[in-house]
Amino acid sequence: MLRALLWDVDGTLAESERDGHRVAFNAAFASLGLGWQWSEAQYGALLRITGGRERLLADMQGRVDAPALADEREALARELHRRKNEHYAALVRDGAIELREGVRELVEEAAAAGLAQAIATTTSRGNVEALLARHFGLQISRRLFGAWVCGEDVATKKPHPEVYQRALAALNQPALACLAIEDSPGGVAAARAAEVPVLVTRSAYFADDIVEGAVAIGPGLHQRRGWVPALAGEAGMACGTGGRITLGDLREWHARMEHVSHVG
Ligand code: XBP
Ligand code: MG
Repeated sequence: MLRALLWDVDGTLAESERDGHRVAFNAAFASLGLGWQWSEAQYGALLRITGGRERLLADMQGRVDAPALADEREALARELHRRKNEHYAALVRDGAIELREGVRELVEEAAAAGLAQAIATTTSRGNVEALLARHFGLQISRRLFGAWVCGEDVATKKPHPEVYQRALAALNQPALACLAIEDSPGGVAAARAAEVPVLVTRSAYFADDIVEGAVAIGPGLHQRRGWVPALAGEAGMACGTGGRITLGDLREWHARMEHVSHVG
């Protein structure tokens, strides 16, 4: 029986990487007078490293103009990350990042049906607050999502299961009563390592990655076509939900709990 949804943030609630975090990183580089820029393609490759500060440190390893000493690199990464998150929050406040289609409807439907919901993300708490405040309002967000586990709350980020283990503990739910909603192979690995069934909504940067062991994989919560396993009544117009993925669909996949893998 499905009792809780555990939501990833970047790539899942919103396509926040290419036009949000990446742009904000580049603004942070410029604000410190560094001639560094991350293109869309470069950033896609860097996303395999979870955590913005960790991503910066990994990138510095290949730069001749990065500080030579480890503690200087660490200090620079911290300052860049702080500035990046300020820029990111400003972008979100200015309306640059929309929720992905179908997210709001499913969050509200799950809340109305009495399911518990949590945020389970690698990103920093301030970024989550900015996004949820913009789209739901902060007070309503605190009611909708009973637990928020963010980058600062874990010792080890995804694909380590800690973020999911903490979310389960905070909601006081067993793993098998929950469904994680994720977009990246690292996020799926984190959920699975915590034994949480996971559904994948493909995002721009992980559109073609091999995903192993989800209960369902599809193009997004806004449409019923293109999902594996396929849904009965793909068009979905008859149920009056505009063809989106509903809580009923999630319950069905969760109850079936047959693990699928999918390439691109
Ligand atoms: C995505 C991440 C984060 C963001 C940037 O997390 O890996 O690092 O790219 O945010 P998720 P920070 O998909 O789990 O939401 O700079 O705050 O890390
Ligand atoms: Mg994600």
